Amino acid sequence: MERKLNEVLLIIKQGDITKEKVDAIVNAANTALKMGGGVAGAIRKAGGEEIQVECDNIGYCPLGDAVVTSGGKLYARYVVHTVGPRYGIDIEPEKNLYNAVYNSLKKGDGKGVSSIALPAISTGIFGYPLDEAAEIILKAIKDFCEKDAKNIRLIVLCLFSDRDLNVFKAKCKEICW
Ligand code: AR6
Repeated sequence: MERKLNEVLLIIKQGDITKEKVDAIVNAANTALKMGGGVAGAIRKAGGEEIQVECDNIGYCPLGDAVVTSGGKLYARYVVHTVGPRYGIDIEPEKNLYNAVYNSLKKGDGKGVSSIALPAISTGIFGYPLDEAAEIILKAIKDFCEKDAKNIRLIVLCLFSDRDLNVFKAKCKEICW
């Protein structure tokens, strides 16, 4: 599924984000920047231990914010590590999920990338209900494209399962794009 948002093409697809041929990929991180399971584990495995070493040197990322490392052995030049909320634990989950997505795009854009892929932040180990998260994630992408996209011309929303893909597609249609 594709949508044009200002000058940015949004592609919503199913896939493994570590295999995306884009300039940057977004990691679903935690505040300690310790790459555990889920997307983070897949990125660590495919990109190599050097990404975790760079994360350790940075040391910390606040909730809703993002930091950038190299892409290690990945095709992507950069990994943008963004911290989404733990559902039912962290305060202001909606605001923090929105900020995590928005800030990851902004930090990637700040590195001059023209293409970036992101997963469904917070919807795995952090437990955010997919339908609710989809609405917030899409809204943050839309707002970023309208207000702040300077270098980014392609955003790939990369969902791990067909079920997740269908939820995002339906939500995208529901919010009238
Ligand atoms: N490509 C695309 N999406 C994926 C992939 C992949 N290779 N692997 C999983 N997903 P999660 P969170 C989907 O748990 O909820 C880690 O331990 C997955 O199906 O990766 O933000 C970190 O270190 C789900 O839809 O991220 C943090 O501590 C989505 O990616 C914590 O988990 C996000 O799932 C972050 O939890």
